[in-house]
Amino acid sequence: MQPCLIQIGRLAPQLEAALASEFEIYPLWKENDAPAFIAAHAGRINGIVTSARAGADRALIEALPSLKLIANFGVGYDTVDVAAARERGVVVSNTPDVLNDCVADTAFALILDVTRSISAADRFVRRGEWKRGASFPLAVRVTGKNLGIVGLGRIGQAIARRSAGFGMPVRYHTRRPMAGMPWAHEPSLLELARWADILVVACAGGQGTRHLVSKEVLDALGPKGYIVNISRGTVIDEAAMVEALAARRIAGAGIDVFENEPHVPDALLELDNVVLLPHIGSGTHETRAAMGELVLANIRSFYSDGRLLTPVQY
Ligand code: 8YV
Repeated sequence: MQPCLIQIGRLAPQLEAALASEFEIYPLWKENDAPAFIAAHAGRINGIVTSARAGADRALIEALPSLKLIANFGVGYDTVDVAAARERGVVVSNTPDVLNDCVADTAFALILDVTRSISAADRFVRRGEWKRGASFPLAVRVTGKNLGIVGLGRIGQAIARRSAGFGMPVRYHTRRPMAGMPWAHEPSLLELARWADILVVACAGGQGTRHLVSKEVLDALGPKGYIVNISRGTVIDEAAMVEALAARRIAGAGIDVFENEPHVPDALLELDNVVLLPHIGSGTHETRAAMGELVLANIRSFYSDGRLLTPVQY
C-alpha cells in the first residue's frame, strides 16, 4: 500500500517537515474547504495523522473508505472515535511512555505551585507589593502530605514515584487494584478524596471517566484539599470545581487541562489559589521530539510491514 495521509491539525514543525519529506501527506488544516478536499480525495487517503486537540471523529472516519491507520500525536486518544475505527478495521497508534516523565514533572510543578503559592507570590512581587512593605501570606507545607492519585497508568506511577522525594504517603484509585504496586489501592474515590491532602487526576479521558471527579468528590477533598489535573478536563466536573474554588470549599487547584480548551472559565482567572496552564504537560523540546519520532516510527512500520509499535488496544 502506498502511503497517502491527511494531517488534521497543526503538529510540531519538525514533525510536519519529516512527514512531508517521507510521505504523500495533505495538511487538511491548510485547506479552505476541508469537506470538499476530503470528497475529492477520499478514495486514496489511507492514513490520518492527528493529535489530542484535532482528533478524528466518526464522520471523518466514515468518509474515508480506504482508511487503514490513524496515528495520534499524544498518549490520550479520547478525541479519536476508536469505536468507529474498530468497526472499519482501522488501527490506531498513540505515543505512550515517552511523555511520562514530563507530564509527571508538570503534575509536581502544579502541586508545589498551588500549595506554596509560587505563582501567586510571583504576581505579588511584580505588583510591587513586596517593595511597598506588604508581607505575603504563609502557604502550605508539601512534604509529608497525603497524595491521592486517580488512575495509576504509566503517568500516575511516575507521579507516585516522585512523591518519595517529598515524603508523601500515596494511595491510588483505579477500578481494580493493580498487581505489584507498592502503593495502597483505594476502591472508593470518595474515600480517597477524604484521605488526600492533594488529589491528582492522572486517568485517561473519554466517556468512561467523564465527571468522575464530581461535586461530591470535591466536597470530600474539603477546604484544606487541593486538586491537580494533568489528564483531561472532562474528568472533573469543571462547573462544580469552579463553584467549590470560588466558595473555598476546596483550598486550591492546579489545572493543565480544561473541559473546553482553550476556553478557561472566567471565574478561575480571578482566583489567586488556582494555577492555570495551557495544556503543556508534555510540552518540552525533548518530549515533543520523542513523541514526533514515535509517530513517524509507527507510520513507517505500518506501511512497511503492517505492524504498529504502539497500538492503541481497543
Ligand atoms: C497532547 C496530551 O497530545 O499526550 C497527550 O495525551 O494531552 C498531550 O501530550 C499534545 O499537547 C498534543 O496535542
